[in-house]
This record gives sequence, structure tokens and C-alpha cells, in this order.
Amino acid sequence: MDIAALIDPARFRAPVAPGNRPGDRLIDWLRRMLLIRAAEEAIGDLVLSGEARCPCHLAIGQEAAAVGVACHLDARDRAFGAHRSHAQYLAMGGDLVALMAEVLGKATGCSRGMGGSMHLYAGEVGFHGSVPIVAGTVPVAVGAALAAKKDGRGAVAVAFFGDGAAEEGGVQESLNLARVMKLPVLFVCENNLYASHMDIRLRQPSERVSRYAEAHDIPARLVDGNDVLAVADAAEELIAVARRGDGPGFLEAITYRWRGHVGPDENVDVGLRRSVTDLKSWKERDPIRRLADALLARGDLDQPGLSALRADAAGLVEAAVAEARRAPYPHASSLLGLVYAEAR
Ligand SMILES: Cc1ncc(C[n+]2csc(CCOP(=O)(O)OP(=O)(O)O)c2C)c(N)n1
Ligand SMILES: [Mg+2]
Repeated sequence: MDIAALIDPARFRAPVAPGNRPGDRLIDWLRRMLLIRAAEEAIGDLVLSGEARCPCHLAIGQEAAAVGVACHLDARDRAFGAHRSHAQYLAMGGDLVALMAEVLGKATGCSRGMGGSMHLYAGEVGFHGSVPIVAGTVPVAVGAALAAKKDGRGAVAVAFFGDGAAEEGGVQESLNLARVMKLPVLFVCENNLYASHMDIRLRQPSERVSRYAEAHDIPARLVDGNDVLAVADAAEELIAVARRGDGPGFLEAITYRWRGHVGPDENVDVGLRRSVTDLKSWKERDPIRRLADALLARGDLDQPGLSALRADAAGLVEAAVAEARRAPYPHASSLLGLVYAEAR
């Protein structure tokens, strides 16, 4: 794929090409993307109303990257994220109520209300944590891949990170070690072209992050990150290589966040090149609409069916927020309870 075409928001707006993939599988992916979108819109509202007090980084517009990778992972795998990880957590099957409770700081949250939006955990489905230290979990994923290799049960580790994280030295060291030790890890760079408010074109000589993988002799795929099928095909191939013991892979998904760096507003007034026109244009590459249109065109779904999927997602999110609201806050006495591991 040509990076110049991929970063041009006037391109790739057509429905995705479902090929001969079964309709029910694709409907499941659509359902997951709709749930992520609805959940993040609700989180945005909770921030606006002041109920959510932690910083919340929304991935609205980026849903296909998380779902296209997560659909090939299972509970034995070890995925890690960063500050913008609601989508990855939900795509892996993390509990929706526990997410909302965590965002509201409640004791029933997935990190017992101690972490907030940027510290998500759902080990039971293979999501082993998100940490807002940019690039912090990339070497951790490499360690998890080493453990997986020693276990010999075919598990893979996945590091989700951004284009900004790729500029941290630890990512280079991680790529090097993973390749030299032939570890089963997939590096997934969700390249949304921004690190906080700075455009990648002001930071780098090339917009293409996967060139780092080539420098480390790691097979890389560059895809339209708003095409869940393109992401899923590339992820499937690279994950299969890792699972059979043939070493790491690197997947770069070009995408764009519709909201600001942090919080629900659009941040069009802070970046140098994030213009209203660009944002409007990127919304035309909506990963959800492109999949839904493909399913409608192929007859896997009709309009009432699509409306029902949307209503289901909205209903689940509304119920989850209500349940999270009812949950208690953690007691102050539990504050130190999670600081040290218990002696075995
Ligand atoms: C080590 C470190 N440096 C700086 C920050 C502040 N910070 C938070 S997010 C971010 C940008 C990350 O950009 P990217 O990796 O592209 O992720 P995106 O926000 O685009 O999803 C920065 C600089 C941080 N959290 N950690
Ligand atoms: Mg980024």
C-alpha cells in the first residue's frame, strides 16, 4: 500500500470488500465496532457532564484497527495498550460494565476504580493492560512474548501503540530484541498521524512508521486502518507467523481520531495542520459506515437489521453506565491494597 494514498482522506471512502468472508462473522465485527463507538460517545458525555473525572482519550474513528486485530486473538494471548485503549479493551471482549465503572472510578471497575480510563485490564480475555506512559507497554509485550514462547502453547503477544510512541527509543529496542530472539509478538501501530497535537509531517521525514520494522528485518504490512477487512487480513497473516514460531510482525494501520487528543471535543483549534476540512474529510472514511454499506450491498444485512444493531449497542451502553453509576466508590482503606503483590 502506498502511504501517500493512505494519508489522503479523499481516498478509500468506498464500502470495504467483504470477499467470501461469512456474513455472520462480519456482522460480529460490525457489532463490536458499534459497541465501541457507542461506549466512547457515552464516555465523552460523562466527561462533559463532569461525572468522569479522569482524562479520557477517545478512539472514535479508529475502531477498525482494534477489531481487525482482536478478532484473531483469544484468552491465552497477551495484548497491551496505552492511553487510548477503550477500543482495544472492548474489541478483545473486555467487560463493558467494568469499563464504565473504571471510567467513573468505581470499586467494580476493571482496575477496581484505581486506574481510570488509561489503566484498563481484562486479563480473562487476554487484555493484559494499558498504561499511559507512551511506549511503556511495548517492551512489556516483548517480555510477554518471551513468556509465551517458553510456555510453548502457541500464544502471541500484541503491543498496540501510536505513531508518537514509535518515536520512543524503547520501541527500537523492543523491535530489535523481538527479532533477534524470534519472539511471537505483533507490533500494531495505529498511526493516526498525530502525537498529542503535533502532525507527523512536522515530526518525521516520512509518515510511514513501518519503515522501522524494515530496519529490524521484521515483516511489515501497511494497511488502510479504517478498513476492518484489510486490518484483519494483514493481522491474520502476521499472527499466524508468530504463532508457529517464526517471529514477530509489524502492522501499521493508517487511521484518524475524530475527537481531540484528550476529551470529547474535536481539537481543531490547537494543531497546526488539523483543519476542519481535514477532519470532515476523514469522517467520510468512517470504518463503521464502510463495513455496514458493504454488508447492506451484499444482502447480509438490511436497514432494519442495521438499526437493530445500533439500538442494541446503545442499549448495552446505557445499561452499563446505569450499573456503573450505582456501584460504590472504593474505600480509602483499600488505597494501598494494590500497590504490592501479595507474598505467595
Ligand atoms: C513517556 C511519555 N511521554 C509523554 C507523554 C505525554 N503524552 C501522552 S499521549 C502523547 C502522544 C502519543 O501519541 P501517539 O503515540 O501517536 O498516540 P495517540 O495519542 O495518537 O493515540 C504524549 C506525548 C506520556 N504520557 N508519556
Ligand atoms: Mg498518534
